[in-house]
Amino acid sequence: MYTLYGYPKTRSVRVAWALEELGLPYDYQLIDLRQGQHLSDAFRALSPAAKIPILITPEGALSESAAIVTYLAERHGMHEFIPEPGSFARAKYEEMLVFLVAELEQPIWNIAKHTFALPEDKRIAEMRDVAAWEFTRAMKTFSILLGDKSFVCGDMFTMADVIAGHILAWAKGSKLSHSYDNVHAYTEKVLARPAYTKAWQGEADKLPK
Ligand SMILES: N[C@@H](CCC(=O)N[C@@H](CS)C(=O)NCC(=O)O)C(=O)O
Repeated sequence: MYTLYGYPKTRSVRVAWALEELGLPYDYQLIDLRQGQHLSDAFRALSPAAKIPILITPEGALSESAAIVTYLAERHGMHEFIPEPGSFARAKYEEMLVFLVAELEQPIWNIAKHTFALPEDKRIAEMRDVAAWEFTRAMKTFSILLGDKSFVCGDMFTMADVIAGHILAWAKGSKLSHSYDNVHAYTEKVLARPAYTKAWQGEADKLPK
């Protein structure tokens, strides 16, 4: 059985969402970021960057949410949640995944970093305007890439939609708006998936009462 190390309202929901989509049972270990549990030696042994999510697999620990959901789909959801390696469809999946984490996510992450995530003396208030501008630019590209497709890779829901869905939910939570109707409709559709609700609800339920 897999073990997911995570914390609610973080990128670990991506991995929980992927596990739920695939119908895989998993153990969930809460790493309380507020209490600095991610900085412990025990956790650093699994995650040298001291970051979540971490997935413990039969072969070892895996980090980076986009890599983890891709691994899970390859092992348990080939042709259903991910195109075949070596195919052009798979290349488009990789293209989308890299665009999502390198271009669409970064401005949102930068806003978070320069609002609360970085140590106070490393935050630059002006970065937030720059990041909002970058987000607008990346969102325009995303809207063009999505076009009138049902999902980011076409008719099939893939793990790239898990990453995209989480980024779009994060953008909404960060009050970053846009006016692309296709993106609004897509966001509503992917975030309505029962596996997403199970994932974030499951993480929230793990918080001490
Ligand atoms: N690129 C990594 C980012 C991981 C990451 O930054 N995780 C955050 C939570 S969303 C974290 O653990 N932050 C703790 C810290 O930076 O101290 C991924 O997608 O998995």
